[in-house]
Amino acid sequence: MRLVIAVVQDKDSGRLAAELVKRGYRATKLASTGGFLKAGNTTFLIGVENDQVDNVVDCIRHSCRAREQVVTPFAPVGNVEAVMPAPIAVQVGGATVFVLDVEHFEHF
Ligand code: 2BA
Repeated sequence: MRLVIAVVQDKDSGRLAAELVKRGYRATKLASTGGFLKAGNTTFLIGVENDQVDNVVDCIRHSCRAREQVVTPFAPVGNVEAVMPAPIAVQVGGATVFVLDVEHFEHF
């Protein structure tokens, strides 16, 4: 058995959840926060058989899209020499996916 962990943008989470249910997969959605942007995102935990991993990753790929987000990097406080940082654009997503081996699984 494998555990697929997928960090996706909030905007894609509804579509991904619906698609997983449609394809008969069980999943848990966790509200999460990106370490870099410090913005909300959604982390899915999806437990599947080994031969289902490709189909689940395919489902994530088709449900999530990349978007550009503009961020202003952290400006040091109290430094008179500091120049105000200019906003930069970063590309977020489609999704960040981890596939882990599951040593033991019980469901009761
Ligand atoms: P965030 O950490 O908020 O990162 C959002 C986007 O900012 C990233 O998109 C990437 O384009 C950029 N970014 C992140 N760290 C950076 C850095 N040190 N320098 C420059 N740009 C940086 P994605 O790569 O698509 O990641 C989307 C979200 O997926 C991340 O949100 C984070 O929550 C998660 N993630 C990505 N890589 C991860 C990893 N190796 N481990 C755990 N979570 C990860």
